[in-house]
Amino acid sequence: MNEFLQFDNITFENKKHSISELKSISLEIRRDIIKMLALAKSGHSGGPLGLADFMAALFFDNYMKYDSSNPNLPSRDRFVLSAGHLVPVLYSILARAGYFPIQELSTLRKYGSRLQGHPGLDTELPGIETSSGSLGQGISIAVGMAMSDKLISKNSRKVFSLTGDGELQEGTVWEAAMCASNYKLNNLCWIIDNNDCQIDGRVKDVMSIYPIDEKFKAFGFNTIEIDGHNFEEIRTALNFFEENSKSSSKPTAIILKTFMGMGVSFMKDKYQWHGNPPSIEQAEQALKELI
Ligand SMILES: Cc1ncc(C[n+]2csc(CCOP(=O)(O)OP(=O)(O)O)c2C)c(N)n1
Repeated sequence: MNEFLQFDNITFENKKHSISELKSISLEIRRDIIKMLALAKSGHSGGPLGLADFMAALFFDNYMKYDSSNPNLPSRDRFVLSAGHLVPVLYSILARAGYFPIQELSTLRKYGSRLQGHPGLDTELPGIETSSGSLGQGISIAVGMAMSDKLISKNSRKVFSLTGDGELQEGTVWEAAMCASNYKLNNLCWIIDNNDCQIDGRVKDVMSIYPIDEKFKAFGFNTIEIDGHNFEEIRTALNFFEENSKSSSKPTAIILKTFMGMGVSFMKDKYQWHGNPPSIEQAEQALKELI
């Protein structure tokens, strides 16, 4: 294996970090994504790179309750990646949180690997809460989890779930939204990755889903729109949800304005990187930028 595609063994704690520490963490995650995709020779590069900042804060800045040494801890908060194709960012996060060995990242999409191209319960990878990849399915499951916690178990767990913006074109997404507000699921934090890119074009050109915030407001959500690469704003949004989960009966929607391919100049804001891996040469170039 090329030396520059090897993974170091650093793990991160889930505690309050400084902004510069969070920036280092998200850089590490972006490097993982590039290495994993180059080694796999297939998969989605752009979306995962755009989410590295938000995901770093969600998992490593003390916003979610989890224990990687006890993945099924009953009182844990849950994260459901509804846009299952973005899973390289989640695999990196879970490995760096200590759920499984970091070196396993090199097996992405390989035959027999626990790290398949979409999250699957069948591979029994610790930290994966549900199978997803059929767009609209994960968020519907997440709403079900939040309903169960709120209405049946009556516990204080929170459910975080992330959808893409192209994913909002799925009808089932809006059934899930209706359900979340009907059942007053203030324990649900719905994150929308608004990079305005989807598989074959700009979201606004393929099938506009705008205005996203007004749609979610109309469906009965507390909403906040932020720069998904600004850690101060990410903290404001996660605190907004935390506060709402105590003082409001509505679910929360966080709309992240992001760039597909963020961090790598030749990938940034290009929908052509939705579902392509970098070549070895492109990976080497990308890794030179991610320092
Ligand atoms: C029900 C369903 N239809 C189609 C697909 C194929 N597909 C995978 S990702 C994608 C585009 C999603 O766009 P977006 O949510 O904006 O993700 P991004 O391009 O930002 O990664 C499509 C059409 C799918 N996974 N599930």
